[in-house]
Amino acid sequence: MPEKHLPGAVRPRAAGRAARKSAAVGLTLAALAAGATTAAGPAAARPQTAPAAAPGCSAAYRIEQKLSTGTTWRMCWRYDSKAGLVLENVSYQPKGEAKPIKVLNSARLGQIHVPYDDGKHEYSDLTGQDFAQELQELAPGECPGGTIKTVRVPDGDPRHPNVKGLCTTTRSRGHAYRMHDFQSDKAYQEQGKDLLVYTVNQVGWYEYITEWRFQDDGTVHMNVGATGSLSWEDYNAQDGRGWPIGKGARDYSTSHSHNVFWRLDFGLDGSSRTKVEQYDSTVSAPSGRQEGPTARTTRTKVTKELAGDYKTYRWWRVVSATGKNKDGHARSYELVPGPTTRYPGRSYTKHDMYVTEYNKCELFASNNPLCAQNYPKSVDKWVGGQSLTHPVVWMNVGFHHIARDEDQQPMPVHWQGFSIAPRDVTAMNPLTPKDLAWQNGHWEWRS
Ligand SMILES: [Cu+2]
Repeated sequence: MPEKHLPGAVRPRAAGRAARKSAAVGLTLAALAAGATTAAGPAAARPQTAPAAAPGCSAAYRIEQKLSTGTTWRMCWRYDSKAGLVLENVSYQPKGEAKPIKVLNSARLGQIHVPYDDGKHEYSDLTGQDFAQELQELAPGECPGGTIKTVRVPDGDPRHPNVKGLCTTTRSRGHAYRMHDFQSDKAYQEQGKDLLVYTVNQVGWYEYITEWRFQDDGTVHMNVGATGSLSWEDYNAQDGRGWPIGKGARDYSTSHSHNVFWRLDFGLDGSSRTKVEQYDSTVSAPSGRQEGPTARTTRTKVTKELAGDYKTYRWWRVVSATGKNKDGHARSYELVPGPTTRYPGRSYTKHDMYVTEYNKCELFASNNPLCAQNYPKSVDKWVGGQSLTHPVVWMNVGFHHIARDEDQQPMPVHWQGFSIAPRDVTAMNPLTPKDLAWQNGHWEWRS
């Protein structure tokens, strides 16, 4: 193993891929030098008749899915030379809404940072390891019931510029709700349906599944699943920083972290001028004649750029500046954290989330290659007290991977991610059955 890894060094990978690899690297560097950020579209033949609506992209770049429960999700996709899949102009239209409700201008990965516990390797998978170029071809069986779109991969292997690598499909997720109505003795229930959009990108020995899950109730889950193989190079951790995964106490796989960043640019109701709010609750023991403990929830308006940390009873939401639901409440999306292990080793991984004022060159949470040369390279440095008029949300979800025997072979997928959930986007549950539509607010039994 080399003594030193230069920044941007490319991870070794399986034999037989080396030639393709170096060709791709050369192209990437050339593109970088030219300051190019290539967006590429699908190579598939375009359909003869384009379906209606979904502005901003031609039919081949469009994803539009009406789920069987009545909700339609619409978006445009493109493929970035570093971030891979980018979703744009994402809107949600549950059955009771006459028009699509815009949610996001743009949603994409912002970095996958992988430091090894022994300090010998540290990778920036999106900006330094050709994550995007190594888009994997999907077999029909790994996109069950769906469609696999062809992606033109920028700066990829010139012999294979087009990869059948973007799956869109639907899946059932179990109960969306259940309610036994005493008055009618009727049980209402609905099985929820999701739109899934995903790619698989190989990085060294690993493969990352980048999955976007759009639920019929307006919730969106974004997750990265790591699979493939443990790194062959790193079976030598005799320094107490690994886990023995071969016979006896011999082959120690070096522990490491996967710190995944997402970048979300909200465009609620078609406006980028969203507001960010932080909520905290304090719980106090009962006092005086109170029967139980009390809780007080306070709102803090986030008006300037923020480096935020999770705390028990803390959450954030992004609020539309323009749109209200039919109850007259401002539409918003809540940021719902997933399990995370915050990595304290780098300035940009020290916080769970960041809110920065939009700047078109700020696209990767670390090693950002797209701003001017002397411009700071990581998201923490972009939090500089600027007032927010067009906030961009960065979420950092960390996973400390201590390998186990079960990790070979192949390695079972381990997931990390978070969600955004609608808060007052619709006046009621968007899946409310007709019979219950009158039960909004303080209702009484009908006689
Ligand atoms: Cu791992």
